[in-house]
Amino acid sequence: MGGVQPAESRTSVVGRLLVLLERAASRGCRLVVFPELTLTTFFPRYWLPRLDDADGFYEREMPSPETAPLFDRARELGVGFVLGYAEMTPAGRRFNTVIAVDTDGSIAGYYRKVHLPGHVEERQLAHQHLEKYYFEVGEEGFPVVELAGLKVGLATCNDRRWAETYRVLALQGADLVAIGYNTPVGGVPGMAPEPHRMMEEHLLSVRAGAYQNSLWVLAAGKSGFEDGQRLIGGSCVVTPGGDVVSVAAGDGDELVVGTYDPRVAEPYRAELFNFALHRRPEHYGLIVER
Ligand code: CDT
Repeated sequence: MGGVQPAESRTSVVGRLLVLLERAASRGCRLVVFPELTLTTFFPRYWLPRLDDADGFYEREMPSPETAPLFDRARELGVGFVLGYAEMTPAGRRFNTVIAVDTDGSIAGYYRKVHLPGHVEERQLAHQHLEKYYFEVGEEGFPVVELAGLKVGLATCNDRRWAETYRVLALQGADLVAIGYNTPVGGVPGMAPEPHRMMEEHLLSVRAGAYQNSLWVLAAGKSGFEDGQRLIGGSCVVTPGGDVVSVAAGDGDELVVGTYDPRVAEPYRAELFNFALHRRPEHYGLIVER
């Protein structure tokens, strides 16, 4: 997706998503992945001293009156989808959330982001990354849901850089992992400033995660400019061999299509990455110690 400007309404964004959904259906797609925090600009770049001033960026219900047309049309077309948004629970808790909707319109599951990057306090930077301020860490872990007859693992953005994300999903039998993201270019604490390095690190992460776990990865990011901040784009489809078979060409709204084929994973799962045969969890204890 191209950028979403701060003044853009939910209705306008959903209109753009509907165009992409129609295009996907006309290409025979059964599953569409939209980015992280799809419905608004990537607001964690802003410091708002009163958290309540950010309330307008959060969704209190899903579907909502503004997002219902997307749910309705997806059901009519028989297309499942994964959509990231900022969630405000009835108790006032804030999460960076993903909803998974199956081809019949039923809600297959949710995911609340685990790896929240950035910082909690204001910093004197042109662009900040305040996810730790705007969201709580998800408590339910990484789910695998059934979408379009496939086992789909849910994760979002920064999760894609962590080996544990993919392994936990693969151990639950995921066939593919859907990952929406917003990766800002330049001046973000802890990130390489050069766009080519950021793209390299993004692709390295999703390719390694796919290969080491015999999974397909569908990575869908925002691209172009949002309120003066550039996002890297680079949405792609990655095979269990780690090959990028389809990648976004531009900076705007764009459909990136791949054909899921279960045979690609089979040789890896049968031999090299046959977990039952070769994993040695007795030596991995350190990974889950603090
Ligand atoms: N949204 C998100 O998680 N973005 C991070 C970049 C910021 S790290 C300070 C990412 O890993 O792409």
